[in-house]
Amino acid sequence: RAPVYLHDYRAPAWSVRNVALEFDLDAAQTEVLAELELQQDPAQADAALFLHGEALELLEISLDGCELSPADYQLDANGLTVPHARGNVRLRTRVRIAPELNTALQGLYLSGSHEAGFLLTQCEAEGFRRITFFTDRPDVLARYSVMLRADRARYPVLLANGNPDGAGELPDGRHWARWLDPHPKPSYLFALVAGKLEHIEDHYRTSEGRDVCLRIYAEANAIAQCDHAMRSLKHSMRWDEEKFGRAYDLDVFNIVATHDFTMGAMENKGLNIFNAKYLLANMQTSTDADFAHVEAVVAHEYFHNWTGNRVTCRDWFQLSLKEGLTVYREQEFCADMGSRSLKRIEDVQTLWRAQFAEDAGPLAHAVRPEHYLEINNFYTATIYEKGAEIVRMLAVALGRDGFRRGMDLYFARHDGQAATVEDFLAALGDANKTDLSNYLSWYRQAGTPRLSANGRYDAATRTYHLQLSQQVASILLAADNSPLPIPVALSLYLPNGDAVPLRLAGEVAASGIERVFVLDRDSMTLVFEDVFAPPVPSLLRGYSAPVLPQFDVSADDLALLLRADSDGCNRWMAAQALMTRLFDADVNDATTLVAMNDGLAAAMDDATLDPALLAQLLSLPADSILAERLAEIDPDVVHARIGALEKNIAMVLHARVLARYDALSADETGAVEARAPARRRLKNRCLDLLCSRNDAAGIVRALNQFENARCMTDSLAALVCLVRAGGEPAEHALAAFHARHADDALVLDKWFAVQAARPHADTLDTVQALTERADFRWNNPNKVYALFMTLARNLHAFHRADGAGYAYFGACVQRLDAINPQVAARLAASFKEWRRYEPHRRALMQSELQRLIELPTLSPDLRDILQRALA
Ligand code: BAL
Ligand code: ZN
Repeated sequence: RAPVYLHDYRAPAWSVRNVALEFDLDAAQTEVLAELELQQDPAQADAALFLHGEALELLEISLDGCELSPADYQLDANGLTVPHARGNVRLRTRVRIAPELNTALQGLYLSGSHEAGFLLTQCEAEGFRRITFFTDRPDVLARYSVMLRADRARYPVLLANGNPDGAGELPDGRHWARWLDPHPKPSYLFALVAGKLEHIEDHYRTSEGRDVCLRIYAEANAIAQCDHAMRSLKHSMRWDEEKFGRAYDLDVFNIVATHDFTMGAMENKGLNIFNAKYLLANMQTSTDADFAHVEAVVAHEYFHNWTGNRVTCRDWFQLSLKEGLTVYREQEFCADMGSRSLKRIEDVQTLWRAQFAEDAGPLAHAVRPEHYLEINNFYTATIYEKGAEIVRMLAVALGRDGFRRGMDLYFARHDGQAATVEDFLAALGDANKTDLSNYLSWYRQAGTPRLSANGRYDAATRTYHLQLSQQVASILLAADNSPLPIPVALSLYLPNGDAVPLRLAGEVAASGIERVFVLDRDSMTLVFEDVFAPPVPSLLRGYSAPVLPQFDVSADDLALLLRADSDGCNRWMAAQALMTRLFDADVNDATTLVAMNDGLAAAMDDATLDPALLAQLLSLPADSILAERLAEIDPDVVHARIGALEKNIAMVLHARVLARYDALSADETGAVEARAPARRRLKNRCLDLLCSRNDAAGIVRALNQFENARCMTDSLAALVCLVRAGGEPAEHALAAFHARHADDALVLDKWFAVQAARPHADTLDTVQALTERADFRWNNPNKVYALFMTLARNLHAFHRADGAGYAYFGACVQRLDAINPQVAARLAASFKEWRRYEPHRRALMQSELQRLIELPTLSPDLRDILQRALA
């Protein structure tokens, strides 16, 4: 495959205004009749008509009613060319496809067994071309009319995008349903579903007075687990009206759950399709975290209706225009539904763990890349999470009202269009009479910039001089390396914990105790007056910019912020900074140790503190974040230092942790109500600490919690502790857990993952044995991720010094590539940090990557990842 470059973008030579599709559906063979009303761009009058198409068997083709002979067109592996078509034409094709052979899960495929499964589609990014010949690019927006025909007994439910437009019977036990979507859309938003599904139904009246029928479809055994998703959907619809003035625009909104899905979910117009993992929830089978994920993903897909569907992307380079913006909207929704600072902490954790690592290695890419080989490999933490951070910076810089004004203008200008990042920045800027084009650098630069801060207090003048400077990431030296606009939200704290009213030199009055300053050059110095004691700066409050902080603050300063900062996110960042310093010092830095231990003890003694925030304060940074601190990563060193740090916390806080665990445990009701998950979170962090030294006191409690758990959160947390400790209790608990949940595919995924996470070299053998089981399926992405994504994060097993982890993992990637290239490519990305490891492991990883890239057959997806990883 040849790379695709942003600078090569050309408007489509041929567009489709209307498309009528007819499907004769069957798992073995489906026929698709497509009638396209095509229009040629007069400025490209010489351009031949080219339609994308892959793995399609062409049965019939005609142009303006005249059948074409093979001499009239050319077919190749990428599509169909009709050289003599000109102007406005009507093209009709009939093709045959084989859904049940489609293990890549792109295009039309079968979920479940041949006998009992159902048919569904996944078209983003380029799956529609596996359904019919089409101009399969996001800037071709067409109106769709879709006729579905199928056997009634086997496929009683027939769904597509838009509104229903009739249904009826056919001879031979078949039936039909027609759907009309009045909103022009790109082909990646096309969807259909056909099969035996149950549904729950509710209604929503929009702010514009439209009565919308809401349905969630799932297989019969899962239908009782859809209520939380329905509630989340209604909350999302209300929130988008209230916060962004965006109402829903069809008479029906359907969601379908499947167990066979490569992504999390998909925002097809009016017919969202979800990985069951992000739709089904029930206290007995789902953790509190699962409930939160369902709420977030339902909201995310719903919010795409405006950011993605009504305003879509001109080309795939603009992917973050819809994804980053929609993640930001999802984050804000979740913050409004629950605790703002906790949500922010979780989002920052994800960013640091997933995106910073990506941005520091060979797969680093800009939020708007300049080129790609395989677009499927760009559904990344950079596009999603860093993209959301850029939108957040814009929202911080413009303020709430300014951002809303900008979004209103963006929707007003670009509704029904395929837009670009430049369009987005222009709308936000124009609505606020400001120029935001310098934010384009955030979209163009790969790598994580660093932000330094140095303070100097002048007692004589009672002034505090704060110098802020940025260093762009070295990874991008070849591209745009202009200074970035970095909004820095800050406060100053006095030693007694009071915040200073902020007045800059030259200002007549102080304005608040928190302000935002945008650093838009290499360096700037802020001079604050009326500061009556040396202050501690609280910087990047709410983590106002996605930078690596390099602040010149002492351990005591961090302890003050941990104790007194009114921003929960910054309290947490202070605790993380103390822990990171201790990791760096191999837990041998007495001052920092005292500061951390005292700070955490004080937090535990603070009865007013949100238990979920306390749980976060007590948690170490992710292994992968700490590993990055080493000049060369040695998993044994990482593990030893993390173990020492964890044991120190467990030992110093033991009495407090034990008392808090017992109190929370006695109060546990297994309820879903708002405050219960926060208490469970703290309780289970306490259990984790109690078990970290394999003390009997901890293991007994874990066993007891496992036996008497009233909800999956408690059951799973106890199981994790027991499996980590190993031995007979672990075996017993694993067997009991499996017996309890043998019929629930999503719970079995947890059972697989817990075992793949066990911190032991032998886990590799366990994973191998687990793949032999009848309840493991290589062609089910959830099962594969449960075992192999977890294994890839296991320092002990994946990174075994003998290289067995790498060799086994590589062999599995190879096997998976023949089944589902996207899954294989995502797993292969686990090797991306190979150059950061100590020489022995580095060589082992490199040779496995080299072995893979020399294989005679590789998917474009996997080849792209391997080439970039090795480059
Ligand atoms: N568009 C792919 C799935 C999602 O991000 O919503
Ligand atoms: Zn999305």
